[in-house]
Amino acid sequence: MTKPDLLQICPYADPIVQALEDDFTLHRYFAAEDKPALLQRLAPTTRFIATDGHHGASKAMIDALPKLELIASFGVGYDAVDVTAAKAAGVSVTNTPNVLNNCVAEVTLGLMLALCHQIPQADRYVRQGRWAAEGNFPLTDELTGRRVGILGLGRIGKAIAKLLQAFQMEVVYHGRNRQEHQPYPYYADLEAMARDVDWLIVIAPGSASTKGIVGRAVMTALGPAGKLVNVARGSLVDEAAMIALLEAGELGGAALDVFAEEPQVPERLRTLDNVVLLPHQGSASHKTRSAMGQMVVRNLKAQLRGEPLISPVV
Ligand code: A2R
Repeated sequence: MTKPDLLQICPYADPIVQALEDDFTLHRYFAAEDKPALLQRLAPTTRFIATDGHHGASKAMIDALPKLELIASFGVGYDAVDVTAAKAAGVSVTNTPNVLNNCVAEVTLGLMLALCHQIPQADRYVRQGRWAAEGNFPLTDELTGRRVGILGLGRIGKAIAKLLQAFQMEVVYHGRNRQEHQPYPYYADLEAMARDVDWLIVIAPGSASTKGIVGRAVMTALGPAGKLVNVARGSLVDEAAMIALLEAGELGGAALDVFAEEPQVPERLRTLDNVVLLPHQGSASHKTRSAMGQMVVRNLKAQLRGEPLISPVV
């Protein structure tokens, strides 16, 4: 029996590909020289798309596949999937929430520790032989007892808040809604929260409503001693304003896992000393990526068998 067609938008690790190949015939969109021709060829039969949060699925792609039933996206953020077009076409969308909460929380704490204790700089100081030549590294800040504002106290935000408790940090949060049964004080106004905290952690989804939500006014409110951590999406922060404020010393520091135009990171940002930069590593452990991959596969197989989806967003 022929296996149903699946349009694979982006490369996946081998075990995911193998698991998909058990039940589907994979068509590698990312490797196709003539992408419109591939879409046209697959239009009469293709019910499944597998993608990720970076590559997503466009309206043109959705409209080109009239038999499409499901877009299974790898990653919790699905802002690159045109959900409106999917909804209009009656196509389901799934993501991979929860299984990455702890990994992203660990990376967030790692970024914060690195920024406040200047761990990358101190490491370079030793490697360059400067400890012996120039003496001790300058004193640093520490996390213990500081106040942290979380923009987006969702699944990942709550996992981060838990780890911050171990550092006796005082947690407050901002979102569109106050959450009952949360022990942390709520700020309806992001700028007011930024004014009151030492650290601002950004962990809300990329969307039209969060685009540029951390603008110049919010970062100015965070101030010269304040530190910004972005582990969500580059689109939430006004990157140009952030760089200008960091250069002017009007924002104390930034620890960033995500950027506006990944994998491009502005040269001006890369030359600053009051930043720590990661190449979008939030969920990038073997364990977590494997769990995310399994979730993509389980969603696709559930749809194929007419069973309920594991993690539908639409
Ligand atoms: O606004 P609320 O009360 O629904 O809280 C959600 C918050 N959020 C926002 N906060 C302020 N302004 C907005 N326009 C806005 N939109 C959403 O973000 C909620 O507390 C949080 C999202 O939580 P979850 O849906 O549980 O997402 P999860 O799994 O924590 O992942 C967050 C994001 C992903 O979408 C990726 O972009 C990134 O982390 O890796």
